[in-house]
Amino acid sequence: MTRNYLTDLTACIEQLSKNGDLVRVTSPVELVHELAGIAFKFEGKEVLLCEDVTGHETSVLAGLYWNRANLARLFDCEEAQLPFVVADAVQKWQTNPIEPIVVKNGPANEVVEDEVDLYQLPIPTHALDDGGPYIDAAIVIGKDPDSGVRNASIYRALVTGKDRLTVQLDAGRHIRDYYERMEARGKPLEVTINCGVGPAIHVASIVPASAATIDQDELGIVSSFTGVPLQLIESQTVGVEGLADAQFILECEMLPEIREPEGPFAEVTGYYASRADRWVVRVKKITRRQNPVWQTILSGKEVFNSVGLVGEAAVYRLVSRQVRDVTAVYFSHGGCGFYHAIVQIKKSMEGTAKNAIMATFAAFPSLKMVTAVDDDVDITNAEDVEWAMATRFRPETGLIQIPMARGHELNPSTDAGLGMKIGFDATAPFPRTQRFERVKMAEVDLSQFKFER
Ligand SMILES: Cc1cc2nc3c(=O)[nH]c(=O)nc-3n(C[C@H](O)[C@H](O)[C@H](O)COP(=O)(O)O)c2cc1C
Ligand SMILES: [Mn+2]
Repeated sequence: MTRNYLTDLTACIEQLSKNGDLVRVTSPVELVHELAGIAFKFEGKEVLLCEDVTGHETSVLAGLYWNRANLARLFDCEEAQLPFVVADAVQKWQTNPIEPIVVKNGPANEVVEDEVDLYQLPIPTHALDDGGPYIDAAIVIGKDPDSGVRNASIYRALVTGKDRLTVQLDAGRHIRDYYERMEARGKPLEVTINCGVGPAIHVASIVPASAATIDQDELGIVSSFTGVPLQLIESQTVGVEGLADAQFILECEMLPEIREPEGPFAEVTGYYASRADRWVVRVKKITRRQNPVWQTILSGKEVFNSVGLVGEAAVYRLVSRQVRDVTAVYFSHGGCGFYHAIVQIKKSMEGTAKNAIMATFAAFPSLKMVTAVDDDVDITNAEDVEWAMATRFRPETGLIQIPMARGHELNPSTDAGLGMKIGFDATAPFPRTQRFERVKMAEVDLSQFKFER
């Protein structure tokens, strides 16, 4: 079942084109604001490949994740099945892992740049008030300083010099944990920043810490999708491997004791993350493919979908084990794919919706809201969820409030992450009475009827 377009972005672009899901932008496009402006008009539609970026030879891809139908065609499943496909992959990895293998060479080191100069890379500046060009879709790989276990995740990185970046590491991130242990020894943490990857690698890297704990190398999840070991390549200047299939690899070290300004950045919240002193990365070496593509992710639907899909998959897997009535989970776009989980339940007894709400909060600490609905509600449809709220939710018994709990520091309705979490039980009482039976119409086949307009 090797589908290399799940790991290799070049192959993925070919596959998107075959599927009819790619639009090539052939006019010249400016990297500063214009590229993101064009991408914004295509948000939720086809994936965009900007082939003529002013001042650069390399094309820039945007929008790989903003449409779940496109993604479902890549993963060869129905759109509604995507979170279950991801959940199954995580499960398979936990029970039957295939470890990555390390080789000497791969596409990602076909070319070794003589000089490190990040300004030679086509890194876009997205929103009007962003602090500069951001690497926003790259996979950061590091190793636990004590156990040696590898970690992969995504962090935004502002370009501040030819060989310098500042990054944002949220509290609780595994790389931050590694970094803090190295910093305490007065030493840098070595990492590789791997730019331009296929969707299986992206998905594996953002499986939350509740499902991919600090003692596990989440890169193994990639092999649940492909059936073959993921290939890594040795770096030349650091002791951490890079992804053989990446478009570019930056070999780097995160410097101890130093903090430099980072931000503003158009974040998943729909607001700008503030400018403040954050972690500094020095780039020691850049390797790349012969004909690379740069990948960028537009904040908005693209991030809602990618973090949302992986978040809901992980939550579904964890919560459905504890509360068997749970049938599906959706991280809504109105909730930024991060702050509001809709949990669907087929009630077998009274009270399980509340248990599901509590388990969901525990499974994904960034959540601020959880809404539980019955299985006759389409959890991906905000109107349908509102209908359940309007007709089934009882504030006097259905509301769960958890004050002063830890959430996500980027959410402006919290005090740096501290705030109230709120759960809504919008399920009908069990057993279901006639009063809560949803109206049903006959299933008809319209092709059997004639219509005139
Ligand atoms: C496009 C994108 C950008 C992200 N940017 C950041 C970021 O700047 N800082 C951060 O801490 N997490 C960011 N994340 C979330 C982490 O990558 C994600 O939670 C990951 O699972 C953390 O890995 P860990 O559990 O190994 O620490 C981003 C996720 C995506 C999809
Ligand atoms: Mn991790």
